[in-house]
Amino acid sequence: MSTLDIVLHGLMSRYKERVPDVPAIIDAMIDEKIINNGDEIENDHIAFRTMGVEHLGIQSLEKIFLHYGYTKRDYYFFPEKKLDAYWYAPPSNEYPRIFISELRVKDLSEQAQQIIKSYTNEVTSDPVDAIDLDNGEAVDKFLHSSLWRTPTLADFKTLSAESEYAAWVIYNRYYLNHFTISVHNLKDGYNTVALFNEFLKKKGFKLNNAGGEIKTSPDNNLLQSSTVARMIEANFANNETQSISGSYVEFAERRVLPQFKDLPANEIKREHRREGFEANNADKIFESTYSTQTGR
Ligand code: OOG
Ligand code: NI
Repeated sequence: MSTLDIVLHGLMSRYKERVPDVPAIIDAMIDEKIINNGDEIENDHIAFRTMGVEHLGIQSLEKIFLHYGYTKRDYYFFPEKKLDAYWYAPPSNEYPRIFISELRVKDLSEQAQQIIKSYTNEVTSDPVDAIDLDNGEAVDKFLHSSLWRTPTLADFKTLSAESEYAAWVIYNRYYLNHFTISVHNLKDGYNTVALFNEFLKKKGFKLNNAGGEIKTSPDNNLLQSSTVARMIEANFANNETQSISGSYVEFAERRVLPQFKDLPANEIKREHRREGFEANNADKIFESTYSTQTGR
């Protein structure tokens, strides 16, 4: 296993434990004979959320993946949610793309900024600089350990009222936000987001319906959908507990680009399909952890 394999494996194993929909969807796919038991699922991309403050944020977390050969690609801006994001292309096609977003903390109210900084100020230098990136176990440990003290429920609630993204990151940190099942290479009957959504709903999974269940790019070549995040029992400071949003699962269909439409199906590879992301799709997918969706 390469170092990148170790890191991705560690992320996925925590994620599967935290998000019961992941094993449940895989089991449902086996049940429906969409895949065989033990088959790899094509992972379109994984996503992280970060705090845009000194020593942290995209510029810190991205160092890990740049070190493993990922390439930084397009920038996206979400004015209403006060977020910036980039996507990263993998070193080779068997690895997922990565989407990293960051909260524009300086755009929040004075009170929210103060709460966030009371935690993130515990980080006084870029923590990624202190780890040996060639040591997969060290990176895995870093991604799943806390950089700041356990938040109080009161702070979590105050942040939530202004930015549900801020509250999510204060508690969930670098836990994987989602992985994404590529549907376009699945068998007929399940190889579009529209068909796959029908299958998911038949099996009882709840889909994010912000802006409609299917998020479609203006070129019609990137279609996405996602489950609504499951609630997790969170342990706050002073032994307070509360059920809060954890992570979710996404589904993506990347259509073959017009210039490759005549290629025989068995010659179609990743490079022949729509690349990148789409700000308007993403804007609605973020809401998979928002109470407007989890409270439905
Ligand atoms: C990321 C939402 C955006 C996509 O594929 O466009 C996204 C998040 O919820 O952190 O995943
Ligand atoms: Ni995504």
